[in-house]
Amino acid sequence: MPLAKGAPDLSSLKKNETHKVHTKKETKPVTKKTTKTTSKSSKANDFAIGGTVNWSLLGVGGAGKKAAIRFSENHNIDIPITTIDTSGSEAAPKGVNVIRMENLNGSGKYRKENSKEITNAISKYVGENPFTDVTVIVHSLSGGSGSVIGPLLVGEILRANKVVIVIGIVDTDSDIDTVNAFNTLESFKNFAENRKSYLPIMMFDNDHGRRTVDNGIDRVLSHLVRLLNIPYDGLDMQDRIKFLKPNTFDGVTGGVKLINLSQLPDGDWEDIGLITPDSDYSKLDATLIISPIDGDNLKLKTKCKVTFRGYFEGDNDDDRLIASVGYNIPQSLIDKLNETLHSFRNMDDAAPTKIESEYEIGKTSSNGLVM
Ligand SMILES: Nc1nc2c(ncn2[C@@H]2O[C@H](COP(=O)(O)OP(=O)(O)OP(=O)(O)O)[C@@H](O)[C@H]2O)c(=O)[nH]1
Ligand SMILES: [Mg+2]
Repeated sequence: MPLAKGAPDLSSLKKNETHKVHTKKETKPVTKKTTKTTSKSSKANDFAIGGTVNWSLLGVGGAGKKAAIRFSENHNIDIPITTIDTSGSEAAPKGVNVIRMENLNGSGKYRKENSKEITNAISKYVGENPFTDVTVIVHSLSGGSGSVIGPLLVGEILRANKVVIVIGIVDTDSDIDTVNAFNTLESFKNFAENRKSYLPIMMFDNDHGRRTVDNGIDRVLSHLVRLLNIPYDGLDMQDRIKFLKPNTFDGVTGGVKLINLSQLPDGDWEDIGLITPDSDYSKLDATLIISPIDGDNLKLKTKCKVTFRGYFEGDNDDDRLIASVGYNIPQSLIDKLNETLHSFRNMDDAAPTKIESEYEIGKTSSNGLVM
């Protein structure tokens, strides 16, 4: 199989494989693994069983809320799951904390519509709910609510010096979808750069089809369970945290960086609707590899500041994970957003001032969001 566009060269992993690899379609969801430590692993006395990470899932806005509820229905994982939105009347599914902002009824894709009310509600939420060590936030970058709630939460989490991972969904159906995606990304950049923080982000493109994207989000959430929840030999809590904020190492800078998670050496990204890194990446900030003790002896050919490894014995390939961070927001995404705006706008109407966008499409407002 050819390397997926932008995939690090992991060919040595493939060569050294001694065990069967599930095909993408066979990938099983992670269920009920949180407390299980295999007896096989505990026999390996040269590695301590790794500490796991206290994390939570926040689904915000309509798309994020649905993704979080789907995850809670599909997986029996004991982590706090909360949804926050400006609309909806869904009954709370078991195990999900549903927050509906009072007196609001959606933002109709207009990010300024409820910005003040959302800012106040988020301050209140943050005051009452301490963040877990890692928070995973999922939402659309193109709507009017999740794209405001998400970045504001990111700002607060980074301010608390905790780790946040964003799973974003990009739409380019219309001018406003595209502008919202640009400005939401700019908002993330503002918050991450102002705090000199590291912000790992995964983005899905709804042009691959919503069902594909929804399944893809479920898949990467399963990978995150491996990254955060499951004990492995050789991997402790700080390894997992430092993988997610490698800017504590000299030479690694903060900012918004793509995170890639996969079970297959070739990556299993493109067919799940994930926006992949540009192929001209030159180095990674960090990798984290969880693999069988006697199977994989992977050496990354890509330059990388730090690699963490976890091991398990046997051939339970569902446990394998190849994770990496450090790619810039792909130029191919920026080009696509620009091309979409070209198709909706007359170029003469626009002021080409931004590096990322050919259009002046947003300004930083008092709450730190680019609107
Ligand atoms: N893949 C996927 N995309 C969705 C889903 N629901 C909504 N979207 C997309 O996300 C975009 C934004 O919609 P919402 O998430 O509802 O927006 P919001 O954050 O609630 O903001 P407002 O509705 O404007 O208040 C839409 O244009 C949809 O294309 C979903 O379940 N799956
Ligand atoms: Mg909505």
